[in-house]
Amino acid sequence: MKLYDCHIAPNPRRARMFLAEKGIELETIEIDILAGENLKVDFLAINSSGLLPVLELDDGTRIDETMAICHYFEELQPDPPLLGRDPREKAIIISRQRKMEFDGMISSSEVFRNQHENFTQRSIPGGGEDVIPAIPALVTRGQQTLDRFFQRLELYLSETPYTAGDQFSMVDITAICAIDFAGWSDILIPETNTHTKAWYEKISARPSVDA
Ligand SMILES: N[C@@H](CCC(=O)N[C@@H](CS)C(=O)NCC(=O)O)C(=O)O
Repeated sequence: MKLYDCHIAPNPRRARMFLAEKGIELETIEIDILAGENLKVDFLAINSSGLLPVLELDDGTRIDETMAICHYFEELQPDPPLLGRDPREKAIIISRQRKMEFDGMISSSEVFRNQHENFTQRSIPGGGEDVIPAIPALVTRGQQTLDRFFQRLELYLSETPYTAGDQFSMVDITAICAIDFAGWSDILIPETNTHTKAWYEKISARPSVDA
């Protein structure tokens, strides 16, 4: 098995953190997104969406989408459980995971890509070599959605020690990757969000954050 990876990119980081928490080591193949290696014909033959990460099984099957990869490994190796231990936890994790992904990861991407000089012609991740111009107004909209993301996170963490209850889960992984991605655009955890700041310190101490 091997993982097509990009060490600087937030979604591959989510997959690597998940694997590190499970203690699973995989061969990785680095694809340079900044140089546009993911948009070239060789990588498009591996994943036609041009996105990372991609898991390649020994039989040649390729699985894209971070959550699909995580579900695959959760089934193979349930311990430690990162996607819920019972029906109630599993449902909460799916619900919160989606919010952290849409309001956190995707908004951070929207803010970053629509103002960064490297992405003026690549404002949507992946695809091929088509030109997709940046839309500056999307920076403001992404910032507004990130405000909502930080409010929601603070609410979750005012109720439970982790983002989806009393146990570390995939939701914590997605949330910290989204926060660090927002930081690329100098958007930080609001000073008044004390629960989130304490949680951030706690999660940052886990070895998997550097995976
Ligand atoms: N929903 C996808 C998102 C994947 C994604 O957007 N990956 C980014 C890296 S974080 C990418 O491949 N970007 C390619 C590009 O910028 O052209 C997942 O979770 O795997």
